[in-house]
Amino acid sequence: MKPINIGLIGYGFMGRAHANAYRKVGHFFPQDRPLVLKAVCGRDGALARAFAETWGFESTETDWRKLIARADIDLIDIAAPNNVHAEIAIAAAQAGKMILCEKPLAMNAASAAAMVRAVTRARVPNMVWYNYRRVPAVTLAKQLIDEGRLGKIFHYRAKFLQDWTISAEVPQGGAGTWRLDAAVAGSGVTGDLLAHCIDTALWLNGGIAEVSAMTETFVKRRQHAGTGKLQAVAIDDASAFLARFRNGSLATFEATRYARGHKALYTFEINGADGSLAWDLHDLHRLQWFDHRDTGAVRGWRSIHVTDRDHPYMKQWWVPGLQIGYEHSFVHQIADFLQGLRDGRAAAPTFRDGLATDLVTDAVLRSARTRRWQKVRAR
Ligand code: SOE
Repeated sequence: MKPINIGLIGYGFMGRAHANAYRKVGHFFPQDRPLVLKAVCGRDGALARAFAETWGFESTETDWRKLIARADIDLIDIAAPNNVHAEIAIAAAQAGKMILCEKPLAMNAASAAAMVRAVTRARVPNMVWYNYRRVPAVTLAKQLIDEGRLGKIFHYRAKFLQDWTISAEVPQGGAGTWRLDAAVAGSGVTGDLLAHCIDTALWLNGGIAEVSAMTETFVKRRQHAGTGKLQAVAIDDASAFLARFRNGSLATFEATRYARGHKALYTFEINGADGSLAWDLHDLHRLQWFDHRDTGAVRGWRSIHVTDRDHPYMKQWWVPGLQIGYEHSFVHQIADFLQGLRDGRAAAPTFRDGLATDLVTDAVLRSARTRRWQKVRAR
C-alpha cells in the first residue's frame, strides 16, 4: 500500500509529542499504509536537522511554503505556535494535503471558520490535536455517558491548573514562552488550557449555550524575549466562567497558571441523576465512578483502574493492569485518524469541532471584557 508521507511543522514540545506518536503507532495499531517521516520544518535549520536526526525524519525545510509545495508530502502536521495555524492550514488545504493541527485551532473563531471553509472546499481530511479525549479513562467516560448510565446530567465541573508563570521574571515571547505573548498565542489560559476543558466538555456533554466569565492578568508587564523590552502583558493569566449547556446542565470552568503546586492538574466531574464520574490528569489511568443503582450497603465511589483489555485502546498495549501515560493519547489520536481514512469517515475532533471550541473561548473572552453573559455564536 502507498505510504503516507508526513511533513511536520514545529520542533518544540508538540513536535516531539507528534513525532513520537508517528513512530509508535504502527507497532501497536497495525497499519496497512506505512507512515514515513519525510520532512520536519522549522525556522532554525540547525535545530531542524538535530530534530530530524533524533526522530528519524528524512529531510528538513526552513520555509513551510516549500514544505507544502513538495509533491512527496501527503500530510501537513502543524505543531507551530497559534498565530501561524490559519495561514499554513489554508495553504495546505489549497495544495490538497491532509492536515493535522495543534490546538487551539486558531487565534479566534473567525480565523478558525476560514480554516474550516478551506478544508471543506478542498475536501481534505483534517483533525485538531485535542489529545485528552484519547486518554482511555476519558474515552471510557464518554462510553458510560453514551450508554445513558449517568441519566439526566445536571452539572459539569472542569479545571486546568498550573503554576509556571507566577514569577515576573518569566519572559513573554520566544521559544517555550510564546504562550505568554498575545500576538502569538491569541489569548492566555483561555485558549491554551480552557480550550482542552471545553473540547472534552462539548464531546461529553454537548453544546454550550451561554457563558459568564472573568479573567485576570496578575503580572502586568514582562520582558519580551525577542525585543528585550519590558512590555504590557495582554494575555489572561487566569480565566473562570459559568456556563449553561444546551441540555440544561450548569457548569463551572477554571484555568490558571497561578495555582502554586499544580503543574498540569486537569480535572473534570460530571453529576447525573443516576451516577457521577470524575477524572484527574495527574492520575490519568483512573476513572472515578459512582452508580446510584448499586444496592445500599456497597453503594459508593469506585476507582476504576482503566488498564484492562475491555477498556478503550488498552488491548493494543501491555498485559492487563499495566499503565500507559500522556504520550499514548497522541498515539491513539493518530491511530483513530488512520482508521478514519480506511473507513472513509472523519476522525474527531475535526476542524469543525475545533471551531466549536474557539466559538466558546471567544464568548468567554467577550464576556470577561463586557462583564456580561454572552451567547455562544453559531458555527
Ligand atoms: C501549556 O503549559 C501546555 O503545554 C498546553 O499548551 C498543553 O496543551 C497542555 O496539554 C499542557 O500544558
